[in-house]
Amino acid sequence: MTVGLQFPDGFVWGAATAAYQIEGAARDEGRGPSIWDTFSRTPGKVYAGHTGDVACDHYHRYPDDVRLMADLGLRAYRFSISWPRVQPDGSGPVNPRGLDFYDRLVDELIGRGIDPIVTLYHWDLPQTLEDRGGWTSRDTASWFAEYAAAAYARLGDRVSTWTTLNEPWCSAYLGYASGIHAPGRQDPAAAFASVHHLLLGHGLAARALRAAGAETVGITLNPAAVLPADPESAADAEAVRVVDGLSNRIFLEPILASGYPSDVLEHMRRFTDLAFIQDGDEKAIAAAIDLLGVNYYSPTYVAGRPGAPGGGPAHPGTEGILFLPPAGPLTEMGWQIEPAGLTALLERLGRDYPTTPLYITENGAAFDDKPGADGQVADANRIAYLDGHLRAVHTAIERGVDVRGYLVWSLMDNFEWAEGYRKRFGIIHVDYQTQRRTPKDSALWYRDVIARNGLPS
Ligand code: GBH
Repeated sequence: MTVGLQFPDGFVWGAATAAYQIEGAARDEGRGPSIWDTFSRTPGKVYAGHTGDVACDHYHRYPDDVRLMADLGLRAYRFSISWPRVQPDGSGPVNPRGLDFYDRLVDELIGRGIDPIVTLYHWDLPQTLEDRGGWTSRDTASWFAEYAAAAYARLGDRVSTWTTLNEPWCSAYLGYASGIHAPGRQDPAAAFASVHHLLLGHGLAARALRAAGAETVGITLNPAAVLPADPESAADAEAVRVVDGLSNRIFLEPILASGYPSDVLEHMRRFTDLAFIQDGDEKAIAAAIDLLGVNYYSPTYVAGRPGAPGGGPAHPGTEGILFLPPAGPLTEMGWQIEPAGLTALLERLGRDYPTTPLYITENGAAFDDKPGADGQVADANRIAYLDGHLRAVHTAIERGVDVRGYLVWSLMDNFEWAEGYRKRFGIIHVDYQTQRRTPKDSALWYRDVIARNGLPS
């Protein structure tokens, strides 16, 4: 038997998306190509050759989509701005027609009482910048800050919450080390240079936003909930330290404390001379921020095992560490369902960074859901996933962690990166043939959660 739970007054309930995953309109109004246009056209990179050319056609259907958000009672909507719409070549002249779209979207949201939360970079780097080295190049950090200022100049009078990057872990390690994401490079040294330039870009952009008058500035990470296979084992605790350093402290400490931890610097030095770290960089990266966005899907269990292969190319230098295969109930992505991992992660962040308010900027699950004969989508598995994770958030709040909001991933089914359209994370179903939207049972359930600011018993 479960009990009803109340969330704090003013808790922010919402949903999240990202530009390349939903907008389509890949060539409209002067948008330049991004690394995901290139990558999705490269044979073998994305399931069945899917691309974001049309996606959910949100670019043309945004008024209907905002109406659906309002029907669910969303208080906030997290979306990303496409850098190559704003600057088709990544730097230099701004394309006002690209910003017009976000201008209209923001007005539509505000008109329906939904607070816009902007992500400036959700992985769609202008291809021109990749051609000049992408995130391995220091210039990209400065160009990112220029782009941030241009977006703020147009929307800052109405948007109060600005986040710089979404999950730089993915941009760096999946983009430049494992290559399963754009731009598809496989070079650990390039990945570490990218980590640094992403962090520097974040710091420079955060400072530019603040100087321009932004009220609330932050960043979204996907901190790994790294847990030991055996809590009693010293070898497993050591494995946790290494993976936590490589996945979490490498981002958290420069952003929220004062620079890279020495063990992380040592780890990186096995692949690079670190010449990309210049005087003053760590100070720039530590620009003050007002919130940390946390994306959580699944925990990572590790064990210290001599001879173990490590976590693969996305985890450079983790030989001797066993990454346990996901166990127990899994989502359609093959990811382990474990809400307790979220509580543990939030408690850790609350303990180590007690003055930074946290928002869950993504949490959700892919399941193989289809409309039934009645046209409805009965996704009890997703309701159970969301219910369990909201209880996990509530537990962390009860234990004193400052969690201010929860944004479900995702508002609607969309382009799931290397998985194409075959994985569905939405609480709204999208029929890609007709672009018909159908709120799933989970959407109707979420509407009730929002209305009562809590969970039913
Ligand atoms: C988020 O990425 C993205 O922000 C969002 O755009 C995306 O649609 C959503 O999640 C769903 O995927 O990779 O096998 O080592 C989440 C990416 C998923 C990266 C879990 C780390 C760990 C398992 N993260 N992953 S694995």
